[in-house]
Amino acid sequence: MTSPTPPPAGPGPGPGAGPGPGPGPGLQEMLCPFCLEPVSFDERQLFARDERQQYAALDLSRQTSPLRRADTLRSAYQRCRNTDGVPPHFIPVPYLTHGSPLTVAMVGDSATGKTHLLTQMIAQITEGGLEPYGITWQSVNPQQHEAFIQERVAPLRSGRMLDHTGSTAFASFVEAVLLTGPDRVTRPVAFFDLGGEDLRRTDALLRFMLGVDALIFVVDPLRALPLPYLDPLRGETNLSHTRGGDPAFQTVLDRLPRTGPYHRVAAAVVVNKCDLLRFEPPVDRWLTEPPPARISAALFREESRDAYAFLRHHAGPAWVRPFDSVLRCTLHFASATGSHDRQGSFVHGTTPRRVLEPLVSVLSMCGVLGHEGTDGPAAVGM
Ligand SMILES: Nc1nc2c(ncn2[C@@H]2O[C@H](COP(=O)(O)OP(=O)(O)OP(=O)(O)O)[C@@H](O)[C@H]2O)c(=O)[nH]1
Ligand SMILES: [Mg+2]
Ligand SMILES: [Zn+2]
Repeated sequence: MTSPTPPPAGPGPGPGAGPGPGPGPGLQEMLCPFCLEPVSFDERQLFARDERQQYAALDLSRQTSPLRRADTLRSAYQRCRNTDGVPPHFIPVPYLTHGSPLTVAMVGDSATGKTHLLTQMIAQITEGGLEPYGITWQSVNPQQHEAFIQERVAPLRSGRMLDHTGSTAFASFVEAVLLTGPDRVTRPVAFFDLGGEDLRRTDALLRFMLGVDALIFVVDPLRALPLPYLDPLRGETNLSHTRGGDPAFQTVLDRLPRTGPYHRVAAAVVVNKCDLLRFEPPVDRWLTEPPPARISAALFREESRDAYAFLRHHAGPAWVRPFDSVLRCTLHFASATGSHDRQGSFVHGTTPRRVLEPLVSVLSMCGVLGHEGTDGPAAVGM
């Protein structure tokens, strides 16, 4: 999320540390991740969630111990002051007190696999998948994180298919983590995962997209690729092939602010469900490629070139539109689950393949992985 004013030196407690004694003076103003109005930490607007998940006002005036105060703030929320045409909404306090936040949104029509892909990405972060690149993580809100693990990661890992994402009246992020990079700067990273039908809406629901920092466009081979061996599965899932591209890609691209010929957002296009294409070159090669030991812009370029050529050849120009209209964009092959579900379950569990690479790419573009140039993170997507 771009800050409307230059951020002062990190107000957070510092890299990899706990929440510290709590926010101090000089806190930066940022944009509310939901309504995009300016917001900064305000001790008079604090709330906590009770056992019934209801928000109750929180008064810290009698908490004199800095450690207790920090622990309370760790799981507290702040109510956004903006009520103009939006329902009351609450921002986790650590999101407001740990430096310049970043928001990432999944984009794609219904059933392209956004929710499975995002769930596997977050699961891999929490399993230390970003540590080889010098990134450590902490939850933004411990209860919200635990709920995410219990409600999404655990069922998926035990082989249960996740539900379709229902329609909402107000977009809010599904999970957020604090990432501390190799330069020891901590940033909150929040993930939005709307349902495909909502992503095609043109009303106020998608207004948060104006402030989004990174987009992950999810291509479903069942919709994009006319390969005949996918026809039986198309029949089973009621999906059909189209050369016209994903309508959600276009709605979102149309909605983004643009100052020149290209959008300035960081973007990755993921050819998802690649388990369905695993015998198809060059998908076979990339799907079995182990995660790189270090960030290499050249390797991302190589995969992007292959994925662009593959999509352009089989699917046509409409499916590569995000790459053509976003300045920094990489393309990827991935499989969120490793196999197709049978009546809502993955009988052998799930085997995610290359799900973290698109995220590593957009985090590199947003400066989270350091500023090394030439073949390093600063050159990814250039
Ligand atoms: N073969 C295969 N199927 C997948 C993969 N990822 C998701 N799916 C299937 O795709 C279907 C839709 O997945 P979701 O993650 O719910 O899709 P979504 O884009 O979030 O859909 P909405 O929430 O409706 O917008 C489910 O049946 C999943 O089992 C994958 O990597 N491979
Ligand atoms: Mg979904
Ligand atoms: Zn707000």
